Amino acid sequence: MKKVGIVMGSDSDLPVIKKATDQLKKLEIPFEVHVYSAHRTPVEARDFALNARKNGFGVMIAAAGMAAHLAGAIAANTTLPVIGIPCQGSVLDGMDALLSTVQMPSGIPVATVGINNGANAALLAAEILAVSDEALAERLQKKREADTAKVLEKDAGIAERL
Ligand code: RP5
Repeated sequence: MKKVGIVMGSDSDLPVIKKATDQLKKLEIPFEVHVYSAHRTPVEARDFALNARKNGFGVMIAAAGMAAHLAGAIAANTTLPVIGIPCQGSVLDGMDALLSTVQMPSGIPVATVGINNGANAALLAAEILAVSDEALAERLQKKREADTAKVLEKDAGIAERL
C-alpha cells in the first residue's frame, strides 16, 4: 500500500499532525513523518518531495504556520497530490497560514483544509488512496456510517438535555 508522506514546518505543529496520524492509524494507512521547513531546511524539504514517488508515497500532507510556504514548496517538487494544513499560532491566528497555503498559482495545486484540521487532511489523503484500494474504501465507508450513527444518537437524546 502507498504511504502518506507527512511534513511539518516545526515540531510546534505536532498537535495538528497528531490529529492526522490518529486518523491514519485507525484506517491502517502507513505513513512517514518529518520536520522539514520550507525556510529553515529547504534542501531537505525539496529532496523529500523530489524522491517521494519513487520512495513509495501516494499522497503528501504538509502543515505549517505563519508564512506557510511548505505545502507549496512540496507541491513544486512532486506531481503527487499535496494536502496543505494551515496552522494557527501567530498573532494573525492562522489566517496568514491559510492564505499562504491556499493561494497557489495555477499549475501547482495544494488541496488546503481548514486551519489546524489535521483530521480532514488525513481523511482526504485516505480518500485519494482509496480510489485504487477497495479495502480502504470499505474502511472509509464504515467510518462514515459510525460517524452518522453517533450524530443520530445525539439527535435521539437532545430533548432530554434541555
Ligand atoms: C512555521 O512557523 C512552522 O510551521 C510553525 O507553525 C511556525 C513557528 O515555528 P516555531 O518558531 O515554533 O519553530 O514555519
